[in-house]
Order: sequence, then C-alpha cells, then structure tokens
Amino acid sequence: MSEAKFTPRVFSGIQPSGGLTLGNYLGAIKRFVQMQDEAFETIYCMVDLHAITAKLLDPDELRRNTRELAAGFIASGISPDKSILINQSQVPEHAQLAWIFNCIARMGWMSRMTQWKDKAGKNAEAASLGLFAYPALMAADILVYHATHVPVGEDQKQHLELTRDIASKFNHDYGVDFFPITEPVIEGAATRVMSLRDGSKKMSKSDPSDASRINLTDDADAIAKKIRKAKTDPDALPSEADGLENRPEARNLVNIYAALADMSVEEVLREVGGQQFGAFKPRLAELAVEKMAPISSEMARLMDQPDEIDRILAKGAAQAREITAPILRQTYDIVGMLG
Ligand code: AQP
Repeated sequence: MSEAKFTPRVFSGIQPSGGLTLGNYLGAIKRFVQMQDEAFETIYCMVDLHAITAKLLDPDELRRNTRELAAGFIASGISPDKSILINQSQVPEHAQLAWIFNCIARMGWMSRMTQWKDKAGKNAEAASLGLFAYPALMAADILVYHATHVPVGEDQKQHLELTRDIASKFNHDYGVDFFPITEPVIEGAATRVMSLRDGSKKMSKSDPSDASRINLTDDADAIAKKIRKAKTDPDALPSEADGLENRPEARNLVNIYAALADMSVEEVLREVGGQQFGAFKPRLAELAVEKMAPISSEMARLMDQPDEIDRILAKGAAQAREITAPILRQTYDIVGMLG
C-alpha cells in the first residue's frame, strides 16, 4: 500500500485511569510534543472508554482523571492550537468503528495479547468483555483518523501489530485499499521505564506502590525522595552500555537520565561511568526535578480551570468529527450499511 495516499497523521492516546507517570511522559507524551512540530497532523486522546475496561471507576473520579490527563498533556507542551486534543467518548465514531472491527478481529488474535493475559490474570472468566476487546477499540481509535503513525511505549507494540492486522484483513476481505497500515513510532532511551522498586516490572499508574513511580503531580520533594530510595545494586556505574547487562535497576535509572537530558545512554555513561549511586542519584534527582516540577505546577494551575479544559475538549471533538464522520460513513458504505 502506498503511504502517499494518506495524509501524514499521528494519533495516540492515554487512559485516564488515574495519574500520569514518568513512564507515560518519557515513553509517549514527550514524543507527542515533538511530533506536533514535524510534518504531521497530530491528534491526542484521553481514552476514557478504555479506562473502564479493567475496572469500573467512580464517575466523578473518571471525570476528574480525564481533566487531569488533559491538563497533563497541555502542561507537557501539547498545544490545542497545534494538535487536536480530544476525549474519546466525545467522538462517537471511535466506538462505532470498533464494532465493525470486533467483527473483523478473530478471538484467537485477541487471546494472544500479552496485556490481556497480564490484566485478566488467572481469572479470565471474570474479566470484562471490554478488556478482551480493548485492542479492537484501540485499532478503531487510530484508523478512524486514517492515522499513519502512532507514537507509543514498547508495551503497546503488540497492539499496534494487531491494528495492522485488522486494517489488512478489512482491506483484503472487502477488496479495498481503504485503511492505512500504520507505523508504530517507538523511539528514545526510555521506551520502557521500569518500576523504581523492581527493575523487572514496568512503571505503571496502577501499581499499588506509589514509591514505584514518579507521578506528574509529584512535587520536587517527592520526586527527589523517590529517586533517593530507588532500588539499585551495590556496584559503581559502568562506562559503557554493555556494563548495564543484567543490572535492570541501574539500566533503568541511566535510561531515565538519558531521556530527561536528551542524551544517548553512551553519552551519559561517558560522564557518570565509575560513579557510585550515592553520587548519581542526587544528580538524577536534580535533573528530574528541573524537568518535571514545572509540568506539575502548570498541571495544578490548569486543574483550577476545569471549564477551560472542557472548552478545549469540546473544540477538539468538533475538529475531530470533521475527520472521523466521513471515514466512518465510507466504512459503512464499504460494509453495506444503508446511508
Ligand atoms: N513504563 C512505561 N514506559 C514507557 N512507556 C509507557 N507507557 C505507559 N507506561 C510506560 C506508554 O504510555 C502510553 C499510555 O499508556 P496507557 O495509560 O494508555 O496504558 P498503559 O500502557 O497500561 O499505562 P499504565 O501506566 O501501565 O496504565 P495502567 O496502570 O492504567 O494500565 C502508551 O503509549 C504506553 O506505551
């Protein structure tokens, strides 16, 4: 399929499942901000329909989370003048296209998704149908814009492969060249930020331990304290990247430093190789506070203006529907639904 047929367009989303972590920031949002100034139309989304798949949230909490996530996007540098900023449920074509994709995707594809296996755990019988169908809704989020590029963290790679499979199967089954085969954009030193308490686990907003993550709402003291207490090993930092093999906690802190400083891991190690964590951690804490504290104070300021956030999201939804309504209509025509 020739990519030239499609407008270069970026779509990505984050669940308003409560809080935003340094993992979300370095793995996704930082790249979202850069892509606004590259040759793309950019659409960024609070995926509230996804946020209720793992468990239902208190309605007021979900509304608060959604506004807080919008504040986090804007405070991080996503401009409503450069990007379309939306809340998923306010653009109904996402859910409408997802139904068609539920009929394209196969049960076997979905049951092989590692996120499904991790989140459903041993008791898959009790998991919601929504959690199982999550990747089909994600494919619809992307393809309802004919998005060509999707910036995400490493953990979403498999879902993006499924999005490509759904687009290919739809195109093949209906004999059309309608949906693009989307490119994942997984780049940078911190595509998988790990827990500060356990280097084998992803940093996640739903981890029960608050000490495992840096939240975008943490103040300077909290950020510095969490880094000081981060799990490490007793050895000094190596001077070359090979020396981080089998040292997941050390690798994680170096990756975080590199991503925050916009340096490569090799450049960081050239500067800090030989240092003990007692010296490196304060240096990392200082950098993290310098980069993250302004975001958290701007988020707090925006959270005091919920009407302004709602206005931005209403404007974004109207702009989005100019793209999504015709694409959904064409999809319905291809499938044979009366117009
Ligand atoms: N630890 C991470 N490192 C790098 N990227 C990450 N992302 C999430 N955690 C990390 C990226 O953030 C984007 C949005 O993720 P999401 O909130 O939609 O879902 P998630 O991946 O399930 O994130 P969490 O924090 O683990 O949420 P919960 O706890 O609610 O499940 C994606 O691009 C993701 O790759």
